[in-house]
Amino acid sequence: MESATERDYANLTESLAARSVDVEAVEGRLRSQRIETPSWGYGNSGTRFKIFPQPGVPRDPFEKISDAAEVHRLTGICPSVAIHIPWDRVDDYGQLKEHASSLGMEIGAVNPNLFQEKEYSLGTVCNPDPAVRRKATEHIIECIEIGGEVGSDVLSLWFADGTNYAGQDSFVERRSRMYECLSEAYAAMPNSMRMLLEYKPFEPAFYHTDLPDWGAALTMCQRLGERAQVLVDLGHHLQGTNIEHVVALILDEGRLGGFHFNNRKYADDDLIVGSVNPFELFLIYVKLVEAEEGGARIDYMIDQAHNIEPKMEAMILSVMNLQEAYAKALLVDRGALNEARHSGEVLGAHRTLIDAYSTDVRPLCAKAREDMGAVADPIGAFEQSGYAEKAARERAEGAGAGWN
Ligand code: LRH
Ligand code: MN
Repeated sequence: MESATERDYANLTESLAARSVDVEAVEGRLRSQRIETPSWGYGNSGTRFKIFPQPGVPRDPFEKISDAAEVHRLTGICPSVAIHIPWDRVDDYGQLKEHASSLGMEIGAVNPNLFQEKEYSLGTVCNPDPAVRRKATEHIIECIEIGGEVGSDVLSLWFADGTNYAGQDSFVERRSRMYECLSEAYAAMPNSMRMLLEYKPFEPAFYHTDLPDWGAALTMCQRLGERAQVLVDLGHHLQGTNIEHVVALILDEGRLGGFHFNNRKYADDDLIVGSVNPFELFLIYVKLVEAEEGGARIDYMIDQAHNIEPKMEAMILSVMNLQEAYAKALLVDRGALNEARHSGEVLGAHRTLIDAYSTDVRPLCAKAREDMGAVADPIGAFEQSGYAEKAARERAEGAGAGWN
């Protein structure tokens, strides 16, 4: 007796074939999708008002990687986990790498923490005090070395640097201080490593931020060198910003290095990707599908804070939302789209996107997961696995890890 999922899949592939979609090619790309999860997404997090600790939260980087491996087991496309230093500092990084590979995992982007040291109130690499700039540059170089020990070729940089009052410091002097420190770091990277620069318009600085937008990040990358690329965090745009246009511009400059996927309604809310504006995520993926065909290497990472929701389900749902956004983008009839565009058919072009976006691709994503040895219903399987209960029992002693 054909199961509901099998029937849904059969109906979907039949209707896609009727739309002359190459279903096998789409499934092949779905199986090659890769999403990196953040170690800090498994730990406790919150806002300045409260951090609500949750039972079963990992207590150290080893347990964070174990949780990431469980998300990979269920979704099939998350074989790497990004780390943040010192949140994930250990005595033996070789041991951490070994632990990861024993679970079929790799350690991905290494993120220096340049926002929690007491010396950083006036900035890090932009700080007027050369001793503080030295400290920040040393930490970046330490993370380059850690990258070597864990087998990572991605250095992911975000700077909280900025000012809170007009006149507080010189924009251009701060930018040249940043360039001086980053060019030293760039020179310290092995040729196999890329430096990703993440911009953000405000918070924690509230008058100006030294890397506020894609233009500031792109021009800094162009000054530094080929292996410096821009990282787009979806939560780091002022209201009304057309993010898919920003992505297209950075791609056109050949400098799109990666993403921090999440979603926001107001500011840098770090909510589950696709949970507020799934259409925007789809439109971004339409750009990425084209870029991938051009051979661009782009690192797709999640960067979220699960303040009240169960962290494992949140991460699993995030990956599923990214699989569905990618699947819908792969269904766009690009021939019809370009034809409509070139003949000025305004709504014709728009409707080719709507046709793809309105397709329920969940049976296709479920099948792709099964074909990779993962599961059709990851959330259901996670709930039935008893993983959360087991983690809560085993991790009852000691405090859950967090932003400290
Ligand atoms: C800054 C940011 C950055 C991380 C941090 C956890 O808002 O997006 O990418 O270092 O969140
Ligand atoms: Mn980020």
